[in-house]
Formats: sequence, C-alpha cells, structure tokens
Amino acid sequence: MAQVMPDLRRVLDGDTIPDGLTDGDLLELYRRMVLLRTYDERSVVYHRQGRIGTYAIYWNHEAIQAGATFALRDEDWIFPSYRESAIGLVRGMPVETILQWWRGHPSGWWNPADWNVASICVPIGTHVPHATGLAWGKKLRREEAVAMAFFGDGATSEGAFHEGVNFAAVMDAPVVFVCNNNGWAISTPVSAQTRAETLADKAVGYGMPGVRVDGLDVLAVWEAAREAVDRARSGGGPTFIEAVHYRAAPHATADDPRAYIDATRVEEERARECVGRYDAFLRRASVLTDEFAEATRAEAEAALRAGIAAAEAEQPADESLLFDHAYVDPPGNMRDG
Ligand SMILES: Cc1ncc(C[n+]2csc(CCOP(=O)(O)OP(=O)(O)O)c2C)c(N)n1
Ligand SMILES: [Mg+2]
Repeated sequence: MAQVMPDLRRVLDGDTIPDGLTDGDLLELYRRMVLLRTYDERSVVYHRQGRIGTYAIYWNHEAIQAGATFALRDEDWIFPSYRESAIGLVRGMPVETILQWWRGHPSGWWNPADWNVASICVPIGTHVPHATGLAWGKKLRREEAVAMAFFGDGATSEGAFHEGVNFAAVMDAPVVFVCNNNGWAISTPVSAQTRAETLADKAVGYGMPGVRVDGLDVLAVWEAAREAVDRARSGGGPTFIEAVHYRAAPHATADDPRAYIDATRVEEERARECVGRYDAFLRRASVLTDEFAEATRAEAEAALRAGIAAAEAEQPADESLLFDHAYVDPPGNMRDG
C-alpha cells in the first residue's frame, strides 16, 4: 500500500556498493554520466556560437537521468521532457539526431519505436498519461515492458500529471514516475506550487509508494529505480520517485536566474555536483583509474565533435515543410513570406 519515505536515500556518502552492480556496470554508468555531461556543456557553447537554438540546460541532472534509466531493459520505454532531451544517448542514439532537434531540423525527430524513447515533450506533463497508456497497453498485451516518465516539480501542478498518475495506479500499470525536483519551475519555487510537505506525499493520494532520493546521488537513484522497475514488472503497479536537488544552472539558455535564485544554494549544489561525486566514490572504491576517466572524457568529446559536424553537414530543411499539412490554401501573408 501507499507509503512515503520522508528522508532522502543516499548511497555515495558511504563506501558500500549496492548489490547487483559489477565493476563493469559501475564504469558503464560513469561513461553514460560523462557523455550526458559533455553533451550538455558542449550544447551551451554551440548555442552561444549560434549553432543550435534555445537549449534547456540539464547540468547536474545527469545522476537522475543516467541512474534511473540504468535500471531499465532495452524493451522498456523512456518518456522524456525537454530537460531529458539527450537521454537517448544512454540507448546509443546518435548525438547528431538530438542536436538536430535543437536545431529545429526534421532529422531530429526520431521514430520512438526505433529506440523505445518517446518524443521530447515540451508541454509540461502531457507525456505522463502517454507513459501510463503505453504501460497499460503493454500489460493488456501481456508484454513485460515498463514505462519510465521524467518530469519536473512544476509538472505535479498540471492536470495531465494527475490524470496519468491516478490512471496508472487504478490500472496497476507498469510505470515508474521520476519527478526531477530541482526546486524551480522556471522562476516559480516549489513552495509556491503546493502546500504538500514533499512531492512524494502526493503518492499517498494516488495509492502508490513514494520514494525520496538525493538527486545528485546516482547510485541512490539507480537503487530506487531498480526497486520500482522490479515492482512494476512483477505486476505490483507504479511507483513515484522524487529526486531532490537544487537547480544549479539557468532554466535554459534564454533565462537569467540571478533575479530569483539563491546564489549560496547554487554554490553548495555545484560543490557537490553529481559527476564529480560519483567519480570520487569510484576512486575510493578503486574502481576508477585516471586512464579510464581520461579516455571516457576524450571519447565523449570526440562524439560531440563528430555529432555537430554531422548535423551541420546535413542539407537544411525545406522551409515549405512548415506549411505542409497545415493549410490547403495558405493565407496570403504566409504565401508571400
Ligand atoms: C503546458 C505548459 N504550460 C507552460 C509551459 C511553459 N513552461 C516551460 S518550462 C516550465 C517550467 C516547468 O518546470 P518543472 O516542471 O519544474 O520542470 P523543469 O524545467 O524544472 O525541469 C513552464 C511552466 C509549458 N511548456 N507547457
Ligand atoms: Mg523544476
């Protein structure tokens, strides 16, 4: 039945490696975090160089994205919001595909069935019922797949969130809801969104387990996700995971958070940023070497260089595509422009 763990789960502060992870797994998780981090940092540069459009920064959200998806199998589905735009990288999606999405090029829209990764969702929370519907459909077909939906704290104020989560509980759909609580919906703090003490408290109202984890602790996120995925796969229904941290970068390249953010909190979050924290844990455990760390970073940087080159080498999109399927007879101002 519903139960909420109010304290944040943590693993990285100790020295114990959770059961079920080999050294190879730990390093693969590290590789994915570094690839995601590199994608994000290069994207901010590409934006400043005018090579991609407005970009939603996910710096320091990598532990949530890499940790939660590491609990999935390939047949499981991922439903990302714009904050998880590059999450397909963990499934081997080409870098240039995602860069093209941010460049507004049609080749940035992949077939979700090729990767079991749904389209990047920009409307807040509307993909939550999509994830529930897919998971329920899989259950009806007696297929084993689980759906995992990522959304922010702000999404929990949306009607679509309520509909999707409630329906999942009632239908015992195999879904994992990963709420990335970074403290902000652009400039609106969580305290202005809800009187609930925690976002995981909402799970009680839907009748599902709610778990709170440190969002900068990749192994805590993985552990919570693995339990939730196992429960979903074995017919136990959905789980709500609240991954808690504090947004340490602007909402997007178009945002200047200095008007509203707590600069001291940002400094604290940056000091415990998630890739460095995992790096330090792996070195304490004698799993990570300088050579592996360097080769991983170099490989990620090369992938990004090749990705932007491949994206820019593509033919520009035909502008008339914008109007296809929109008007039989385009209005005069569009015809002339
Ligand atoms: C339905 C809808 N309403 C409003 C917006 C404008 N908007 C873009 S991002 C955002 C904040 C969302 O915050 P949160 O859910 O916490 O996600 P985060 O950006 O922090 O990852 C809003 C309101 C939108 N994209 N979709
Ligand atoms: Mg948020």
